[in-house]
Amino acid sequence: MKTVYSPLHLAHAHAHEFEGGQLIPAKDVPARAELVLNAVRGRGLGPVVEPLHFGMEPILRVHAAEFVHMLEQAWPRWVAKYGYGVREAFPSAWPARGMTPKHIEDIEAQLGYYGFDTATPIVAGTWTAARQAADAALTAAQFVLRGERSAFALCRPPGHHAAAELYGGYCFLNNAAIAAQSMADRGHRVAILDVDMHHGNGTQAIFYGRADVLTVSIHGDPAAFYPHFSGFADETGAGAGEGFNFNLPLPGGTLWPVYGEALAVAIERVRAFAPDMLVVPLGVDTYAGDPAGGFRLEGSDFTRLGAMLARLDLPTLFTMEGGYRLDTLGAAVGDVLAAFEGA
Ligand code: 6XA
Ligand code: ZN
Repeated sequence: MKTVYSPLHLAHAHAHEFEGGQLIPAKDVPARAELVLNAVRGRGLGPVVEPLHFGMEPILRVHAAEFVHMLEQAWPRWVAKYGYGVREAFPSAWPARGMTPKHIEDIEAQLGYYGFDTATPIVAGTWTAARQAADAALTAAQFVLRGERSAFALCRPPGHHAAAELYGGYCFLNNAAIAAQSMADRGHRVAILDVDMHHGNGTQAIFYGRADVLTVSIHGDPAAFYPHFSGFADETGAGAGEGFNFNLPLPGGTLWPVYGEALAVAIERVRAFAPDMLVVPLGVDTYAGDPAGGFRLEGSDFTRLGAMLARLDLPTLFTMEGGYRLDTLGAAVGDVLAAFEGA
């Protein structure tokens, strides 16, 4: 399995996120991708290659042009407003119920309009990093499109919370959705099976009205977990997409027996869709003790996960999503991918 990785992710480095009423140390730290890279290399999973450049077109198949333009310009505009000493751009006001956003030219208005949380600061290198993460996903998709059984896009920043014109949850561009769309654009029938601990609200939203891309997600019940407002079981798709979104919310503290059952159900739904390609947004923040998680998977559970995914017997693209326990992150990702390869 080839891994697509670019050191340009290092440009997206910020000290903080805002949670619990205070600035706290950032959880999406650059070391995450380096730990995963080391694990991939250590296991001899396969070659590590740099992303190719696909330009804006495949990104604009998924994201609104004004949104992409905003991301590209946000940092210089923030600096122009707040001065050169400032380090991180956060929104501070959001268009809530009853408001009608009209003028969204001011950078403060733009961050509130396009951003949905206080966990996702924009810094000087954010756009550079977000673009290479999308290119990594597209490069890995190209390997699969050209006949390889699997590929791993080591994306950072991650993507599954980003919608057509929304960023948040450490995500700016939806790497998995951009890759899935590139497969669909080449005539493939694509299923997305998101195994991150958090609901991939962006991926769901992007494909919600469509029957040609199936979206399935196993995650912490949004009644208790981030992103709080998306990921409930009654969200099943709309219009032509009715029946083509499937959420499996699970309670906090979930252990393998329950997780494995949900995974089997999710896999059955994917099988019933009869796709010819699979995209797996892979988060290992399901690990016990993950600082952003709430499940209690561990050790060999990730081997089981990889082996079960392999049994679908589909050309498969993995995109890196969450996972913040730095002592277990590399091994957990390595276990999933090695088990997938070995099975
Ligand atoms: C913000 C939590 C963001 C979770 C990001 C994540 N308080 N998503 O891992 O999959
Ligand atoms: Zn997550």
